[in-house]
Amino acid sequence: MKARAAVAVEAGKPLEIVEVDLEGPKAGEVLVEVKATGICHTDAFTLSGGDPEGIFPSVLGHEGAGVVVEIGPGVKGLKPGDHVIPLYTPECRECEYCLNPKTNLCQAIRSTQGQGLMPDGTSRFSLNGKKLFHYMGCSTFSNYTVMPEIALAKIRSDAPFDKVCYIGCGVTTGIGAVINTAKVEPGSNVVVFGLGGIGLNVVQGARMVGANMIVGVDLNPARKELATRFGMTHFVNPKEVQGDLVAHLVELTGGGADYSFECIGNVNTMRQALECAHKGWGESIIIGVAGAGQEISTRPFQLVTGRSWRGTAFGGARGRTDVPKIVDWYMDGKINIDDLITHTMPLEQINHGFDLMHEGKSIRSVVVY
Ligand code: NAD
Ligand code: DAO
Ligand code: ZN
Ligand code: ZN
Repeated sequence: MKARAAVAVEAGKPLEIVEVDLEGPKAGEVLVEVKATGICHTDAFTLSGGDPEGIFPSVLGHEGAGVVVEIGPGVKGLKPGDHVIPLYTPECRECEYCLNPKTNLCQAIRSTQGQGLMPDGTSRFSLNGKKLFHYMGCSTFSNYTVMPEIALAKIRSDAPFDKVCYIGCGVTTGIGAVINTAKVEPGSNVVVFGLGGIGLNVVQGARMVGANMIVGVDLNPARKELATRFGMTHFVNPKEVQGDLVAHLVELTGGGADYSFECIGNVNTMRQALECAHKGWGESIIIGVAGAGQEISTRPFQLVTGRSWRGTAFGGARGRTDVPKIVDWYMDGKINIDDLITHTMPLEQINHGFDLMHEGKSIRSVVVY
């Protein structure tokens, strides 16, 4: 069949909106009509060429929502008409990782997904007879995509696609980092580095669990008003701090953060986040994805004296189990997604969505098909 897609032809070039060919679902696969997709910083990172796993030409996008159109042989848990959210972290419920409660990193299709291919080692997308690669197993910058069944969360049918698509990455990553990874306790003092599409969801998660101080750190002063609405209690602009930022944050929090979160992808702010954590027990969670080849550093004494450095992917969430619950939270008014979706646009304007992100003018742009 034909699909309309934004193709990443090569690193550093704008996406090209073209008609592509899409093969139907094979065994264990599902054809999904994508109704909406968010544009995440990680798509921009891959398009920039900074992602070591980036493969071109490809169909990017990993934050979608849509409807099942057709199922391949052996698919048992989904049927045409079901509403779904694609999962870049699948949940097979059978692999060694899925059976270990300490991780959400299902490895069932990891190697082929990393190569931009379906589990059988081939691609469903092509353009003029030439293979196009899948991206993060999702490729939601296409109005139709093919996904493995284990990488689709079935959701309720009354949830609006143009809002709940954000649960496919940003919402779950931010809130999940607080709830699943850090397990922030009520009354904790929290510091959040970066108040963008991820950091604002960390702020929202910290408020949900009853954190005491929620300190937001961002160079963009425009982020203060929105973050305050989401639960931030104190805003720190590093450009306005006299002296050392870490010392300032330690003093502000009365000894350091119980939990800090890095939501930027900058190895310098990762170090600051670790070092502003409380001596003896502070935990720092890395969410941001740093550029290829970059390394983090600190003095080991920071860890010897009780701080922990950790990381999280997709907020530690098990997608098929947790994503439908987060959709319910949204539908029940427990979390706010609407105010974070600052722009919606047709696929033809997707490059403008990337521009808005780079200019710091959007939190989330959503493409509606
Ligand atoms: P974003 O661009 O929306 O937000 C980043 C924020 O950081 C912006 O508000 C910006 O002003 C601020 N900032 C930049 N440099 C700063 C500095 N030096 N000090 C203080 N603030 C600074 O990005 P996003 O969509 O929120 O994504 C954040 C990071 O999370 C990215 O690296 C992305 O790739 C990553 N990510 C990780 C996961 C995961 O599962 N671990 C999932 C999604 C995204
Ligand atoms: O299992 O080895 C693995 C890799 C899992 C990839 C998880 C990616 C999470 C961070 C990337 C940002 C997502 C938008
Ligand atoms: Zn993302
Ligand atoms: Zn698994």
